[in-house]
Amino acid sequence: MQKDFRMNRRDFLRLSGTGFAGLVLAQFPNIAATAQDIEADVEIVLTAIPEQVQILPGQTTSTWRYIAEVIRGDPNSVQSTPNSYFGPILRFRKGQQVRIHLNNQLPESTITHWHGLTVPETADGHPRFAIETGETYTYDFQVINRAGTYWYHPHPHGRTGPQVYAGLAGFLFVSDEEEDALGLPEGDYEIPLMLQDRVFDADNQMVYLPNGMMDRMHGFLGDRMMVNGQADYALSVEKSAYRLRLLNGSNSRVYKLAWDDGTPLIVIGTDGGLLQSPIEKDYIMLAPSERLDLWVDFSTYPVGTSLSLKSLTFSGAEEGGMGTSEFTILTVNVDSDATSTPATLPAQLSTPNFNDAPNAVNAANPRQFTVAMQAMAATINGQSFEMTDVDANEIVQAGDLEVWEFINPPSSMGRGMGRGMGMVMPHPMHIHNVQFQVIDRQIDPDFASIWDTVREGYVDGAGWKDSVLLMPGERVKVLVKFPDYTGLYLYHCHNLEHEDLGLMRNYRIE
Ligand SMILES: [Cu+2]
Repeated sequence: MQKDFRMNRRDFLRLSGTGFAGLVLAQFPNIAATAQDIEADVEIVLTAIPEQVQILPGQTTSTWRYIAEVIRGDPNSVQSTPNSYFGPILRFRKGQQVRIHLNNQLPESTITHWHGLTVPETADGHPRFAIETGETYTYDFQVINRAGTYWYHPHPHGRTGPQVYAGLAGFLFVSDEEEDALGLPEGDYEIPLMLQDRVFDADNQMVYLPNGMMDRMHGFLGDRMMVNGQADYALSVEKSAYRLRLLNGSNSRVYKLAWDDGTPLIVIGTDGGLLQSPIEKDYIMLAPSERLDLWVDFSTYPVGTSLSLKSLTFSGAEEGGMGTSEFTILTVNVDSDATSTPATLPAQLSTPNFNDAPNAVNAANPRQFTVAMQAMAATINGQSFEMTDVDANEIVQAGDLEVWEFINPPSSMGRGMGRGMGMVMPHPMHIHNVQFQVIDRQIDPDFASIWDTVREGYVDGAGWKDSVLLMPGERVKVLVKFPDYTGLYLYHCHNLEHEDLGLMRNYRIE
């Protein structure tokens, strides 16, 4: 049971060593100096550091963690998460000017990306900005995104998979007035849930890529479900309404989420914030880096009820062993009557502002990006990631509305090779610096039976997304409006092993 993540300053200092952030400031006097230049509403020291954490009974586990301290502004901007490798929750308001000093205390270089946020080029965490051990990188940006469930994680080239796996990931919640007005469940009734899978050895240590190169090709899959950095996660709830804010923080695992008693899932939000109105789904596909805001009314269950959130079986990723079995993600125990009046589900959640596809500058001729996994090469349109490389097809104009089409071809091994000979696998595609709308999906006829096991689980068209699941044989069109920030940004597969193998490219906003 881990319901309340709040921790006061004294607890923080006790857990992190006496006055840790103070030590950081003493070590890096330039932090204090730059703080005078631009007025930040919130200023945070975020440190990535190795730490021993009690995760399983017995021996502690070596992890890499983010820890944070607010050095200016609202102290509630950081909610720490004791007894977990799960990073602190950052809470920002739309419109706030934020300054974050990333301090690298890891034994290798790193950089942090604010996933889903629209920020200036130098604040996006591109791998070319990676810093060495002992160095600090300062991010300055205004929070211009609407309220939503965003997150942060490392993004150094070739090492994102192992660093996230070691524990470096956390939520970043943005709130705004539109969301405030809805009276959604908050405090103890708002539950962040980060889903990850892990493998532990006999000494309670996390094992990455136990099957070597095959794991790099298919993506890492664990045999132990972790929620918020804890195993066998159980949530104690009242007979009340709850807002569950889910993030798939797994390296490569795709979940097919459903309640075990068949109750429909009520979706109120996706990657980029609240939907126009709630929708019901029997099951939902949640691919790596996707988020999901769920409304759950536990008042309909008698006290003493235990139910579970499951991942169901699906097709399309069997080569790596994904989707082949059903398992429990977390258990919910309805333990008591409501202690306050439950929130009510609003019929309308946000203002409609959707789908202007006919007005896209390339509506008749979308940019196409074909994804391929070959032995030792992961490519988009035949090219792997190079640090600053941008193709002619990867340059866009600030403010333009465009259609991008991602293609996971019937055979990703190359022309003429049939199904079963290529590497048939899902690719969750993510574009930095934007929120888009999924406007169309097509499936190759040979893959229709695979598709039938997942297609009803897409939350498309109803909300804003920055990541989209691309199943084998599938083509997905997204509608993107590029922001006014110019510069070099990334788009890539968020299967972190694929990303580290180079299934990533730059695009440039001019
Ligand atoms: Cu991929």
